[in-house]
Amino acid sequence: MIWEPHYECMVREDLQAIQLDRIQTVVNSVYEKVPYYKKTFDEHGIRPQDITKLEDVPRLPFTGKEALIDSYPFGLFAVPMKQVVRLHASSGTTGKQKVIGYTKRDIRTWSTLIARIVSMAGVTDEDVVQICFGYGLFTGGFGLHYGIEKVGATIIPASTGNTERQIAMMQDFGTTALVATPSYALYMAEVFEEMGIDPSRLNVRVGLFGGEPCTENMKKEIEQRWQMRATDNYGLSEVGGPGVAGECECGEGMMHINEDHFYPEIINPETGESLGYGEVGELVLTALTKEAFPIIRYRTRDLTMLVDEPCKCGRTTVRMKKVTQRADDMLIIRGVNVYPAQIEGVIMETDGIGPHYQLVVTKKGYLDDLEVQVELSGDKFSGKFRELEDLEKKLRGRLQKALSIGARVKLLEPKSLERTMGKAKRIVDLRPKD
Ligand code: DLL
Repeated sequence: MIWEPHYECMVREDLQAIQLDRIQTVVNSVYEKVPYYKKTFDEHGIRPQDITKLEDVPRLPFTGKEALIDSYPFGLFAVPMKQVVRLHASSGTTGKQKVIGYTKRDIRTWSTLIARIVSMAGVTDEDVVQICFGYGLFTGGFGLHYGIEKVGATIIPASTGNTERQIAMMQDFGTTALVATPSYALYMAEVFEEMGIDPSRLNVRVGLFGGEPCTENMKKEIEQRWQMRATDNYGLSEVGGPGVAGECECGEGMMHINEDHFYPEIINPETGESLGYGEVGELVLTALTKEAFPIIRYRTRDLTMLVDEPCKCGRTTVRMKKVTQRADDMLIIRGVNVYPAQIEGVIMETDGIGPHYQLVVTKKGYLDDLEVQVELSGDKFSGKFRELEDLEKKLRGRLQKALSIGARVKLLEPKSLERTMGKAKRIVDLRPKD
């Protein structure tokens, strides 16, 4: 089912007219209400009235994650707090988070966008949907929740963790659709197999996966082990959360972008130059309808390609290819964004270790595993086993607090990590790319 055919199947020219009108409105609004945008527009010598056609959009300056971190917590909000009804947050490069606000209208729009995506995946009011995303500050849980409620399906707000219980609920409540990260879905499969449950005894027929890359191989594996159809959906906190794009029933590894609410561009991540349809580059998004947290030309750092070939489903919106790579060093570990700089911060604050460290990411079964390998700093250390144990425990605790995920810690002898002449190789990502 197409949730809003009027918008999702628009004639291109009509859609572009809406995009232009909305871009002009939002650019005017941020120039007036958010000092950061006034300053950067002025610095680039561009005024809101200069945007007279969509081709003018690349004249606007980009917004990077630093803008959100520097304005922590509410510096980029365009409405008074009285109008903000919800806050969500996502990790930043340092201890500071990127905080996003929503007005009542933003929440309504968000639910509609999710209703579109959920319908694209084939979920209806007949379904029982188990949401296995975190609800705490992450945009995934509540984001999907209200859109699915709008569609009229029965929701089980299961959140994450306690996997055996999740599977028991699935059996007892007759879950037909699963919302999770793809890696959690694979982990769940491992658990129900260990419990001796055959997937045919579960009713789950479709999965809505997002929050992290899902390679074609991972998708196939999920489909086979769960005996379900797996779909992908994409979004990021900075533009509101999930709801940017979703995969329709035609599959093909591409996702329709909700273009009447997000204006997508592809750029060369090195030069910032605009690229065309069919070219791989960094996705840049402008949120066209957000009141509390409008954002202009946000550099997502996600690498993808836009495809404007017509889709068999009848939707006319542009599609984006699956995201499997990023243009920066952000890692996604079990769906959680982790910046090496956060880890470095913790290491530098802990006596007796550093500054040399390496992050080794692997798959343990189907789950991402992060090992922080760090050298002891020679001078401060007696070498007593007990002392090492305490240090390791302390570091593990601090990392858990800073990253909100567990990481293993390996303390190394001084000078044991390889030194390089150029950039230090901090990340060793051994996860299969496909
Ligand atoms: O992950 C929002 C979301 C929640 C999307 C639930 C879909 C489902 P953040 O925590 O801010 O927001 O992380 C955003 O995650 O820039 C991508 O690098 C990555 N990401 C999100 N969805 C996908 C996907 C949410 N379908 C960052 N495929 C983004 C690949 C994804 N990467």
